[in-house]
Amino acid sequence: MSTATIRLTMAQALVKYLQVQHSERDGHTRRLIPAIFGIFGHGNVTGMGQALEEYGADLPYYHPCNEQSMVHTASGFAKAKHRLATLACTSAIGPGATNRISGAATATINRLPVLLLPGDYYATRHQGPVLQQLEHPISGDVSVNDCFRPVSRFFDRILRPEQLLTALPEAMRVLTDPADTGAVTLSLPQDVQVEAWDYPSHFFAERVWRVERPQPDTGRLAEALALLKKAKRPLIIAGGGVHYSEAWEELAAFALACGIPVSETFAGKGAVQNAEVLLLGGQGTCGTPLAAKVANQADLVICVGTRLADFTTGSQSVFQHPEVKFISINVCSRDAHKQGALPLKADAREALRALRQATQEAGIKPQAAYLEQLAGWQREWQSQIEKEILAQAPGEAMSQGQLVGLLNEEARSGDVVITAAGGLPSDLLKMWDARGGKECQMEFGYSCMGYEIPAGLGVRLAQSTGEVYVFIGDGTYLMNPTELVTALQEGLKITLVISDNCGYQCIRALQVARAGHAFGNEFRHRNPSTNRLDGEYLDLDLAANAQSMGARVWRVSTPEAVRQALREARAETRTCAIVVETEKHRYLPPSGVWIDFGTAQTSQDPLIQKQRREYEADQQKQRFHY
Ligand SMILES: Cc1ncc(C[n+]2csc(CCOP(=O)(O)OP(=O)(O)O)c2C)c(N)n1
Ligand SMILES: [Mg+2]
Repeated sequence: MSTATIRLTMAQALVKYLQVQHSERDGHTRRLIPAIFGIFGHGNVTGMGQALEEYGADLPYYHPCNEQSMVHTASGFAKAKHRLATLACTSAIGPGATNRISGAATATINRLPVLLLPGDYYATRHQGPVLQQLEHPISGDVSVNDCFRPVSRFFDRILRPEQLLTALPEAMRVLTDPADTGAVTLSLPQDVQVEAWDYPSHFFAERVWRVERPQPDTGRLAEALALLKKAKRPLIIAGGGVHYSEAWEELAAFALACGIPVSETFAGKGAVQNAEVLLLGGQGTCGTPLAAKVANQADLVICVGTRLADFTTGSQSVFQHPEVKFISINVCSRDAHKQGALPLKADAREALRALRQATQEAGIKPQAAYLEQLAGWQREWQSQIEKEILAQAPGEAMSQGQLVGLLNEEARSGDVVITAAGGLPSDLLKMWDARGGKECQMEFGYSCMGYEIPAGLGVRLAQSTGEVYVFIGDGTYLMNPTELVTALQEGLKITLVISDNCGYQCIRALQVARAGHAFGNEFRHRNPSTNRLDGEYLDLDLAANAQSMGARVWRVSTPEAVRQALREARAETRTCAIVVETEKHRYLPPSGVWIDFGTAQTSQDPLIQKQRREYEADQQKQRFHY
């Protein structure tokens, strides 16, 4: 091995290293980290900033408006790339660093790779407390960046320049490991960033990280086959792992060969593209009543790439068959073992392929009577959509359901719709038909308000064709609209569709159902007679706000105007924002799946007392699967 060295600062070495890392899967290779987002301040401007300026020719730098946003952009990008590539993010120390904790949590919970490079206090310490330093009373080596530890899948503090030799390969390994991936944080003390060291030249040789496809254990496959042979009412729940593994065709082939209906989780939306598969729609509390009914009676549930969060299992209330069994296909051992499932710890594509082969050899065939019954239920749900969701209620503004229906109709193959918090993810889970390549990316692992616009930028960076629709509520827009500036600055076209219903209406609905009364969830003036926020509704002009940042805007309130605006926006090259007035308190029909949101155990209010009794009765539906 060559003994040649190259003298670089730690930050310069980091920037040089990132530019030669690649990922490879199925024979296709690409840059693992093709760009960096950053906000400079003291703590990274003289280190990372200088390094990028001098050595970053192949690591284009983007300027976001907010540190949390840049992490969401990296997540959106990584998701669109099916976790085969991501972005790096640099920030100053102190608030610049901690602003990204929510971004890191969003990435880690959704199992999305992002590389975070926050500045940190001086390793040498003698400068005294530097600006933005937390002086921890008993731990001299704790900084605010330690907050990244619980939300990162790998964390290291680079106290010596040569530490990069071990920290960076480990960071890349975690980013490209399907089971371990999430936020990777390398905390960079600002003095060490500018410190020079003689790095071995071969450290900067091109490197390819294989994203592996772990194979299922043959013994486990045989056990899974035995369960499949016995099943009378099987169901597949498709999660985000189907997308990450690009297992769409194998999922459809297995479902069709065995005659198993498929429902989808938030992250799994769009996993079924094949029109012949019996698709039940979204699974769980926010899903379709159809998927709920099938899950309720299923005797075998095959979970593919899902974490089985409470919204999917209805807080463990949805699976009611007394003998229900689970098979769980997952790269992550922890997920594969949930629900007391038979664990198939493997890549989704590989496991589904192996299962199909095994079931074909065993002669397992679709059960016509079961499928016919479900097809009948499916028709009932379709007619409920037409009658109860898409129809205009007299004397009301458009409903959010109608708006989802309109966008779904106008969307084309190759378009992507992004949503994360508020009533929209729930409505899209229930209604959005992602078949025909109308992709729907829902972040509902952390359901982080403010994810949507920056993630839209990430998707746009990942794909130059198709429309990128950022579908958000007014509350979510107000929490984080400023990445519109970055969109305009970079000519990254996204189209915001904003459902303007004067507040946090999904939370209000939950509140009224489980805590009796509306309180603190709408955009209303203080009412002098109650001293509460239940006065007149605020008159906010969100379109003017978006326009002020350079977006082309529309203010619309009828289905025809929405359709027209969507068509004009498609023809536009600039970032667009369509603000749609929607009915405040009109919701989609429920799935019938309970979820555990506790009502107060004691209250003077008879309404709360009644809701508590209902809650306690509903809790009896919970069943625990070990
Ligand atoms: C950062 C963050 N804060 C708070 C919440 C809790 N929360 C979930 S949805 C929601 C309201 C969203 O309002 P809006 O976007 O207007 O959607 P709507 O409920 O009206 O459909 C809130 C406060 C969250 N998910 N994320
Ligand atoms: Mg709202």
